[in-house]
Amino acid sequence: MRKQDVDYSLYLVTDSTPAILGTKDICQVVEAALKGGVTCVQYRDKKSETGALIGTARKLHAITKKYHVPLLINDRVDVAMAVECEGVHIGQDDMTLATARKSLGQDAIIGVTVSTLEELDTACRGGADYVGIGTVFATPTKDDTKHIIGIEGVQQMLFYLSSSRSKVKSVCIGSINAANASQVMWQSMAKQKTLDGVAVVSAIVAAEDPEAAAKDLARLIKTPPGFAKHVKAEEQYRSAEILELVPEIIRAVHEKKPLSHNMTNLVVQNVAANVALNVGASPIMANYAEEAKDLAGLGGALVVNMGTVTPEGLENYLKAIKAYNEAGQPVVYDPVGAGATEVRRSATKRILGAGYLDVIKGNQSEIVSCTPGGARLQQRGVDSGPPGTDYDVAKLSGAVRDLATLRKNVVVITGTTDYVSNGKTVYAVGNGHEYLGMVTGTGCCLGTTVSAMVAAYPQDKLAATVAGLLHYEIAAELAAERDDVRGPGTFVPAFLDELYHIRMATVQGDLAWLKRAN
Ligand code: 3NM
Ligand code: MG
Repeated sequence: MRKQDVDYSLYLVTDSTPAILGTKDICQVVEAALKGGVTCVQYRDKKSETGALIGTARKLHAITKKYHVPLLINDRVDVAMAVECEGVHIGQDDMTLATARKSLGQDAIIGVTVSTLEELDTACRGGADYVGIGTVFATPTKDDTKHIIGIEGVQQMLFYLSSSRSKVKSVCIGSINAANASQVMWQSMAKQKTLDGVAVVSAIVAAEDPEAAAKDLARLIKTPPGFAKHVKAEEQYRSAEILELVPEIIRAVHEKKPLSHNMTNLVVQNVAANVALNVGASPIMANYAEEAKDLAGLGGALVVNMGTVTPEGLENYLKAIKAYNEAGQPVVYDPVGAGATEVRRSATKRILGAGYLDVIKGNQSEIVSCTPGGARLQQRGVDSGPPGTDYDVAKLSGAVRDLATLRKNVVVITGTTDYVSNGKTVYAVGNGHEYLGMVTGTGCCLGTTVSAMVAAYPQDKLAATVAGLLHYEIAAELAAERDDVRGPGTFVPAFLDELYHIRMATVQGDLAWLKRAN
């Protein structure tokens, strides 16, 4: 077997502790896992004496050879040499890569654990064959994990491997299992660069039936997750093409009357429900996540608005996002005040790590807080940007595009001009009225509007989001210009009227309102 040809897609790391292995026999577990489809095996045993290690490694090697799968030994170059297996895996606290290479030679496979970009860089330059990126999610299996890096951390590593045109292979590790394998593989992709596989311990070793568990995982890592089915990150648009789709999208909402499931803050419940009704959706304000599975089955979209986040609320958001992801239904995330407090920063991080968010919508500082580098920015209230920042147009459109590229979704920055991107095209919308900023909840209700659009028109979420923005902001202009509107107070009911009128006009083929799009 040439080491360039090794398949890392389902990488099994063994564990001999009773808590994970139970009373099973390690060799039987490995053989069952190989039958199920494991493509690479690492023998990891931190406790046994050298003699026992060599004895077990020999037996394992006889088994892996039957399946033409490489056997690597964790840490112990001496054991690998004694049994003449295919290589080793070394951690950051183990023997150096250079020393291992010197002992084992060029043909041996040497993998290195990395959890930071510096470690990755060192491993690549040092001639590692593959890297084990971790720890993705907190795991009880390894008691000395240093960094929990999440899917975004994995993605940053893949960005690095992609930009440096590295040939080093990669797997990720840390609580990967059947529930998240497909999501991790798919969502960590950066610039077309994907992980070569996932590494698991307990998902196979602790399973009652390791063969079935391996079989399941082998299938899942090759299957895109349900929520990926409508993602078209590669789409490139001209403005005119999106505008042509707007009436069709508004009509789709009118005809399908999609559910808009809002997990939103205390301030906007009522007005958000009214906005949903008037753009043609069917609102439900349901903050209890146990309902999410049933609601996700009704074909609508979820809005997670963290305007009044609480510990219990956060757990509900995470569960609901999972339910919608599993059902393949869209999620709109509104990171209200994301940079304002430590609680919100950490809630944002957990929500971003919880699953796929089809649309992220926020003001400048909220969106910046969702970017990997933006977490430390201090934001003042929920309605203001961080002090001393002067975002220019290039920066804003760059920020939406970068975040959308990273997350393979649609990102909206609202402001005097709104910027919307799917990672390729950045679309600017200049509509709206200052009254929208003078009453509470209007930003949040835009999230509700967008949820209706993406639920009714999931095949093109960029166009659906733009349609939502135009419907919403042109309604605000029309309302503000009415003779009976004298300020923010009279504006709100007029705004609901105009949302309704735009929908009905569009359904009847009257598109005069859309001429205001700019
Ligand atoms: N290395 P499970 S995490 C062996 O982050 C190991 O480097 C890790 O076990 C790292 O799949 C880990 O049961 C244990 O969560 C992974
Ligand atoms: Mg180690």
